[in-house]
Amino acid sequence: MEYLTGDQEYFKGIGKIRYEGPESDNPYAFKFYDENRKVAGKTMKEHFRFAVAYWHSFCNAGDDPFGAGPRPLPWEQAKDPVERARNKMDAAFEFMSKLGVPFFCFHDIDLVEEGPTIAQTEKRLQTLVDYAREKKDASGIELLWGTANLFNHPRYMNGASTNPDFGVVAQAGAQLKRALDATIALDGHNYVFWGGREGYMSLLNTDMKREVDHYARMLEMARDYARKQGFKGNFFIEPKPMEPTKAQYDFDASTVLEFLRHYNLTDDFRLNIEANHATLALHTFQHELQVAANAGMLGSIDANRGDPQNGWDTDQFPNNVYDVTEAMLVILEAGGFQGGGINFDAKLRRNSTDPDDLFHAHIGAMDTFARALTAADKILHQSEYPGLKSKRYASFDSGPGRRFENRELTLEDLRGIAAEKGEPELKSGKQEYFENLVNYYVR
Ligand code: XUL
Ligand code: CO
Repeated sequence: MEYLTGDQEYFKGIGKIRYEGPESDNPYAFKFYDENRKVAGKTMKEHFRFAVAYWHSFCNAGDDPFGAGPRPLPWEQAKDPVERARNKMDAAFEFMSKLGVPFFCFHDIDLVEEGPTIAQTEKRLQTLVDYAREKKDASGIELLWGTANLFNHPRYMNGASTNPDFGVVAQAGAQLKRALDATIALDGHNYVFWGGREGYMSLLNTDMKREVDHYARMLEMARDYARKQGFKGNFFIEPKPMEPTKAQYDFDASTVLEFLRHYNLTDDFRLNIEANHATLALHTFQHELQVAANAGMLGSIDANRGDPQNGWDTDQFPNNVYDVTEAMLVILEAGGFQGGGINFDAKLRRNSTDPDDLFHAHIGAMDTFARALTAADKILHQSEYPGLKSKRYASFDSGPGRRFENRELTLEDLRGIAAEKGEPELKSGKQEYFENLVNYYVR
């Protein structure tokens, strides 16, 4: 099968996207992403596990606070919500199979909008899950992760699991159960929690301790329910410091690690690191990945980029090979993702309104990662980089430095060694040299 369409073809005139190599000038071809090419022992397809984000790609007309979205979504024309949702799914699987990505990700309400009662909503979602199952089996495209959208509905204006009203917490639980059921029914590899409105706008009206306890309890309940249903995948928490709340409880990777350790959730939960969330927390993407990797908790990534001029969560498609190479260095050294992959949590600009724009965005982003992977692999395996880095720490490899690492020295010992050895020679950090080294391989 070349690709999958429903009754109607939505991306007419665009066929299967193939690898044509760096010399190609075909905008509908990969120049660097060759899914079968092996790098550092794995194919590119296995390294990346690329996923398309259902919400940005198929549910988003480009609305912003200043006006309605201008992008036509031809699959949104039918009156009946279930028919509309089926058409959207046809469009999604047509796009994903033409692009050749192995995975997708969704929120429950991306698949189909809620009905008037919980029972009706469950029935609707079940219908779409059955339809997705058919499409998944026909295309081979799998679910990287599912999640619940616990931030859109007005009932969640004061939070979902952290809402001060138990009635809302119960609604959140029902929705969470629904999203878990859908994920499990579609053999989802993982399940994601992103905090959304789990945070506060003002501490004056907020009992932070109680809210964070409630949040942890909801995660335990979700874990216990999913495991009871036989779910074997990982749960991921996706840190973000703010937006939509002023302060979110999952501020950054370090905050989430402390939370998971405090509530004994480290066996089941890993981190899903998003580039633009890192920069919103005034970190780099590389920093957040390194924090997760150091803890052995790097689960997955949401790939995108922010805009340095405003710092907001603009969710743009990644196109900076240098930045992505820095990220790939950490990912390769960590041995890849624990269960996850690379989800393009990225959206077209509001004024990108042609059907082919979605292709250009994804093709460019996938090629960016492919270039970054080959560069990072060379930096780690063919360049002087690993040696230069470890050389900076060579004084800990033997003698008193080694004994320090082995916890054999006391503070008094340090005083004695310092007095005996005298002032150490200055040793350059060589930052520019390191930066040039990366640039040399990014080509
Ligand atoms: C929001 C965000 C979400 C999560 C899933 O900033 O990143 O799309 O990835 O809820
Ligand atoms: Co995200």
